[in-house]
Amino acid sequence: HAAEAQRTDLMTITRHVLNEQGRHPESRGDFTILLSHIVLGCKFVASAVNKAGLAKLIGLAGETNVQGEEQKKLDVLSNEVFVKALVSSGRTCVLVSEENEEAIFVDPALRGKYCVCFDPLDGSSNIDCGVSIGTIFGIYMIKDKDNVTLGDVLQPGTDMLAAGYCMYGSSCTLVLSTGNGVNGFTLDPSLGEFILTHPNIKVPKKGKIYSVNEGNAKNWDAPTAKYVEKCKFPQDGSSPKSLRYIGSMVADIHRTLLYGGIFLYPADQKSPNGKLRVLYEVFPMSFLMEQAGGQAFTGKQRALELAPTKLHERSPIFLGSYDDVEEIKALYASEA
Ligand code: AHM
Ligand code: MG
Repeated sequence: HAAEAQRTDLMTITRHVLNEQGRHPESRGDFTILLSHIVLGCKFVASAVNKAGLAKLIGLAGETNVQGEEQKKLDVLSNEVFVKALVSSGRTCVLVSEENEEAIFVDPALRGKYCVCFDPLDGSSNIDCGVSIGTIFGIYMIKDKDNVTLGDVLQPGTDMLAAGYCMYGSSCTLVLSTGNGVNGFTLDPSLGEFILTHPNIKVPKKGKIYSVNEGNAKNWDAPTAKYVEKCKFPQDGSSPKSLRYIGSMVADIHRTLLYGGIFLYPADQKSPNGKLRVLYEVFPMSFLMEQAGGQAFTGKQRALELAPTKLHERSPIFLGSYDDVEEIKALYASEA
């Protein structure tokens, strides 16, 4: 269709965020600029992920290619891309990345008011076999511009301003919440633009899927074990749930948001705090799930109310459809 080929009235992510900011004139475009730098990082990584298999042709990670440059591993490369994109936005002051032991304090000349916690390329075990991976990010505001401290990123998740992820999958999808619901955008590779394709995502109230690494079952605590048993052998006449587990948090959460159900990374005897990291995995995903009408629970409390004391702190996490999380909350409450 000629008419379709000429459609430029699409809702791009920039246009969407500018519209949303109409409600907050005081932010004067700073957030839009920050987000456009995050989007640039996502596009760069999407393009690198698409070519990942080809890296073999030009040399393995750690080796040098014909130009004499060292091939970077995709996760190392993605981290560099996001750090540069965020710093050069001129809108950030503290960055926390899964790939960096310490927080990065942006040079005062380039400082802005936002803090960003991110996992540049999550789902590392899936990189080399072409399965979906993603970037996760959470955004905060600094408290005092003249006195930037670690306390600016060690805030409870309830203080988060915005969160999102980008999934590098069969298509490249960016899901974002600025605290006013959740919206999904798909990258149109021919335009290089993220287009609003999933407006106002709401997670189904109850789902038919559970998602967990069952290989850890022998080390689970009683409420988790009981919950998974109920998924498989329901006693109330309902049908058993289906199991789906990709092992990439972004992909498992994306499916949960769209289809409903529950994702669990519980504590176990070997990892009493679970595996997933509070600042750049648990918080952003919990924020999105709540904004979509679902819940996120740690086994003890609402996940967003955690008050982290360390940058790379971990927490058990149960998140997804409202009713499904209610069930696991009841099991933990009866245990206590
Ligand atoms: P990573 O940061 O090393 O990639 O680990 C995080 C990933 C998540 O994407 C995923 O939910 C989880 O690890 C899967 O862990 P497991 O392989 O133990 O099931
Ligand atoms: Mg990770």
